[in-house]
Amino acid sequence: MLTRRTLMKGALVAGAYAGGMGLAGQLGKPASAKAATTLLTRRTDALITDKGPTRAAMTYGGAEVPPVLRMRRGVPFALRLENGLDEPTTVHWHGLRIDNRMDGVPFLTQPYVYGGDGFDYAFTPPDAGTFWYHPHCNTLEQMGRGLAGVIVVEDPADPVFDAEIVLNLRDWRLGGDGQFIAQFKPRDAARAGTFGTVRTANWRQTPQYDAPAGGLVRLRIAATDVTRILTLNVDGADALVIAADGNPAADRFALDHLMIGPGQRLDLALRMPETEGAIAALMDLRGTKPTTLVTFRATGASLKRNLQDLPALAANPLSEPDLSAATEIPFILSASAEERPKDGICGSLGYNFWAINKVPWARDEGGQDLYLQCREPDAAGAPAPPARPRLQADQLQQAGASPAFLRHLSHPAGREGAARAGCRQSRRLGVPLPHHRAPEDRHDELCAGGITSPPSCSGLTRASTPA
Ligand SMILES: [Cu+2]
Repeated sequence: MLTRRTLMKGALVAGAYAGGMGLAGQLGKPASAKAATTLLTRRTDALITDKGPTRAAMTYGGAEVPPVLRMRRGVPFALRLENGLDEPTTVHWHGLRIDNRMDGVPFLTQPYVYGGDGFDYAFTPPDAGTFWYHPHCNTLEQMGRGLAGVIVVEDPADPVFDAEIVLNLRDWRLGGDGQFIAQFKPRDAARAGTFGTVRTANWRQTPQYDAPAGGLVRLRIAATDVTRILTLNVDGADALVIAADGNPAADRFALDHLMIGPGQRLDLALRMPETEGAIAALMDLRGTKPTTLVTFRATGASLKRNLQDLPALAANPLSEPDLSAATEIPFILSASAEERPKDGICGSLGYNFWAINKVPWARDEGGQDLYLQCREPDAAGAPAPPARPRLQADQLQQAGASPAFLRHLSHPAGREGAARAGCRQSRRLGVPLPHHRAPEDRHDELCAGGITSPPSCSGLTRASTPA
């Protein structure tokens, strides 16, 4: 809930970061006038289990569950994000092929949207299909607490169904009391991931939806969980796969143990059972025990529809890549021996478990080097990490960063936001992470709560920030 206190704090923050708002406007100037739709991020209580409300979930919009955002292929869409959280966020439009400035990746395509601040997104979706939206900021926490919604891009030529049901499939990390527990365990993260404890569709455990008996239902499924892989089947009805990840299937096929992973979407044409009251079920058959995710109940007299009569979906205007002169680049994924905590901006777990071509993911530190460098060996005598080349303003400019973006990066508010997220991450992990992005005098204040400075960073030198 957006309390009065949050609102007031928001107003103060908005005032303090007025310069930041100006930058946001310059960086992400919408194509059209002010957006008619507003999407508010906020904390909320959510009725996920029978243990009473789960506190401090995060959602978009005024209802409990993030709204399904509807757009039309080829029609301009505009939306103003208002951040009612007490931490930075952004919106990434997963799967939409849109202007890079609108892609929602902080420090890469846009500045943070601070609490109390806003950002105008405007773009024209070129493809029809099922997509989803989520933050790209402190993502494990923000998505883990609920920030993930489904996008439907309609095509006026879409075949007519008797019903459409949108399913946002995700898990929650909740304890026996229905309240949040730690979002991940390093031991699990190094293996198949940290699984949720409560499974939901549209934030409900095994919800049931009514649809006309003998009718054709378009199921738009989005796997928005951060970890779980699903093996989908439908019991008690026939289902055809008509699109995957927002693109129509060239040849539709019957759903049969189809595996989808986090972020993937599946559009199914479901033919409801003939008899009123009959139940069909969407199942996950992965693992040792089948799970019923959603049930569908047939209502009324049969509409006698036939799956074979369903016209094809119109193809999206994707260009075919020409691979005749392609360069081959080996891409070997393996475990990493290096499990030292690493700082990460905006959502890293703080560990390197995996390597690409035998090299642990590097440069995960985001803009850290812009501000501070760790130069001295720690007290125990361990060698200091090799000095990384610090990106200079001119290098960033050469890489295409706008002057407004550079000014933003050098803004104290930017460092504070990053430091705050880093401190929360440290607390969650129970390990100290280097998080010295804030001005030194603010650092202790931000990290009050038991986080000590990282032992390997006894000496910090403030790097000069771009003017
Ligand atoms: Cu995504």
